[in-house]
Amino acid sequence: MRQIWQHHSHSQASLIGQMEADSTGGNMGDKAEVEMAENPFEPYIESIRQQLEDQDPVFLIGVIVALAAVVITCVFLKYFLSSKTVQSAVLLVGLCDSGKTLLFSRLLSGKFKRTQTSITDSSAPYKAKNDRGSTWTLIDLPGHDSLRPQYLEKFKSAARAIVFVVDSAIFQKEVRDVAEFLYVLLTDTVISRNAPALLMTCNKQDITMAKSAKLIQQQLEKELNTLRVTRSAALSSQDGSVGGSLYLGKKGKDFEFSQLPMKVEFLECSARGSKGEEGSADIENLESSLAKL
Ligand SMILES: Nc1nc2c(ncn2[C@@H]2O[C@H](COP(=O)(O)OP(=O)(O)O)[C@@H](O)[C@H]2O)c(=O)[nH]1
Ligand SMILES: [Mg+2]
Repeated sequence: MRQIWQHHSHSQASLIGQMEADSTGGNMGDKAEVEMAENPFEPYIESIRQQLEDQDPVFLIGVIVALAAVVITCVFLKYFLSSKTVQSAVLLVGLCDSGKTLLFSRLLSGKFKRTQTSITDSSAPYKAKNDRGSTWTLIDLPGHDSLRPQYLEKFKSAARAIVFVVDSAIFQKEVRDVAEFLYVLLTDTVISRNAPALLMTCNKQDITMAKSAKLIQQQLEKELNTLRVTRSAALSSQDGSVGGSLYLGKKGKDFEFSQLPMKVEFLECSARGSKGEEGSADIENLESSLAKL
């Protein structure tokens, strides 16, 4: 074994010796053989170093430029890929029982599904009905009060659109709660900076008692207007500043949805559909708005 290794290292050494002899012009075979005994790689390193020194500086600059180009490309690719994933989510939000989960399955499969109160989020890729074939990640957020903030926190920066589902049939009873939820969304710094499209979806239009989108918009504007006064008063009496959240709308003017930084649309739909559970849903409005994102 030992003999084989010695033989091997000897032939390596003589090879290096030859290489050095080639590059320096002198015969250094003996010297290389002596160095071999200490560190078998030293001659290699030495010859590489020498080769680098002999090289044209232009070559070295070329190598550095090439490396820099690779690094810059990687950084750019990462940036583009991540910015693509950052705002591709469509969030379904709204109070409990407004129809988010049913809308979720209607949008994805067109089918009617019996729903249960969701306690976790579910998400699925949704292909918009447009020529570009855009695909968004549809996310159904749990509507329960106690779970809402944590899920909102998790997904708000990824939102491309927020589908705010309202139960139009019992809107009159819920107007205050709906407005409070909306207020939290609209005064959020991240949401107002990213300005995802806000699709106010007035669901359950199949029910005769349902309020129209127009009326829901007017009532919400009125309610948000009063909320804005009471909320900012409460905040400023606490510590003299309006915390981390923003002022809603324009100061000195009654609140209107048109004052918001994002595009707002009010649309009517019915996730159940007029023909009941077997029939299809009336959600064309929502689908065409999602196709325009
Ligand atoms: N009549 C009617 N009922 C609906 C409509 N959309 C949802 N629902 C019903 O409302 C209830 C709550 O729906 P769900 O999707 O679970 O609401 P979520 O709590 O917001 O997820 C279910 O019984 C649905 O069948 C609709 O457009 N019309
Ligand atoms: Mg649900």
